[in-house]
This record gives sequence, structure tokens and C-alpha cells, in this order.
Amino acid sequence: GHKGAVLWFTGLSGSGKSTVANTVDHKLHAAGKRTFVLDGDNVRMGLNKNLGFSAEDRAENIRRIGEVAKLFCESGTITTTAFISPYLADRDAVRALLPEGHFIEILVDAPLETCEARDPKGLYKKARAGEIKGFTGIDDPYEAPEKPELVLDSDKKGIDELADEVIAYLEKSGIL
Ligand code: GGZ
Repeated sequence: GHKGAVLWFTGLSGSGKSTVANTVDHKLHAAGKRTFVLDGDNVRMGLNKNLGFSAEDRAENIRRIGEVAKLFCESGTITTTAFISPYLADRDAVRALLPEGHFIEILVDAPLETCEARDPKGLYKKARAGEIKGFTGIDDPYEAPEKPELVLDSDKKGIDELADEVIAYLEKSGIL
């Protein structure tokens, strides 16, 4: 069997969080693990649809996701979350909800220039044009973790390699 855990991906829009998180989830699921993904598609569209992108709303977004992830973790599920979660204090508050060793903070690291060049939804372009205010990395801060359990170099490495790095960490740390 395996223990429950929260794999908390954090990083800029366009860093590859969702893609790596979903790839990790698929690999774990294929290996017979109980898994679940929380991301913007299933959380910001539902539970958190009353929240926007002010500092207060982002904090509440992360708080609720943390509480839901905690419940999944208690059920023995390996839960991956893929939210920018730009503020240190909000992520630390989630860490404090979970038992020692069960919150695994994963920085999906890519320079702003790379994320902006990818711009899959054209949001950076809109932010630069002033059509979106308070966009993370442009006119709202991204506070990188100081001691993440894992840093993924999404500028230099491919999705599959990064997903395997996460799984290797889970094996090393006794989650799997
Ligand atoms: C950042 C924004 C914003 C602003 C809309 N700032 O590339 P995406 O589209 O899919 O990822 C971004 C997503 C961020 O939602 P999160 O719930 O992950 O953010 S947080 O953890 O900060 O609460 C982007 C889109 O929503 N988006 N406006 N102003 N990203």
C-alpha cells in the first residue's frame, strides 16, 4: 500500500504545473495507486467560482484547496494540486494543516520569459497590454518557495522526465 500525500505544485502561469501534475497522476494511477488531481478546471469552476485574483481571494482559494487536499490525504489518496499559489504564507498555512512529511512542495521552475513566450492562453499578452490587472509575474508577485521538497527545471527538461523525478522522490521519501 501507499500513504496519502499532497503533492503541491507551485509556479507561474505557463510553467507546466498542470501538465506535470496530470502526468504524475496518470503514472501513479497506472501503477495501481489511489490518486486525485485538484486544479483550476475542477476547483475554480466549482467550489471556488466565487473567488477572483485579489490577494484575499487567492488566499481563500489556497485555503479551501488545502482543506480539501487534507481530506483526500486522510483517505489515503495521493493528491496533486496545480495552482500558482503565489504567496509563501498561504502555502505555509497548508503545510501546517498536514502531518509532517505529507506536504510535498514542488516548484515548477521556469523563467518568466519562458512562460511568457509559451503564453498558451494569451494571458501574458493581455496583462502586458493592461487588459488584465494583477497578473502573477507581471504586476502581482510570485514568491518562490525557500525550501521546496523538489524543484523541477521545466525550462530545460521535458514533462516525462520531470514526472519521473517526482515519482523518484516519492519512492525515496517512503510515500510509495
Ligand atoms: C494569474 C490568472 C489571473 C491573474 C486569470 N493572475 O494559465 P492559466 O490561466 O490556466 O493559469 C492561471 C490561473 C491561475 O489560477 P490559480 O487558482 O492557480 O491562481 S492562485 O493560486 O494565485 O489563486 C491563469 C488564470 O488563472 N488567471 N487571472 N490575475 N493567473
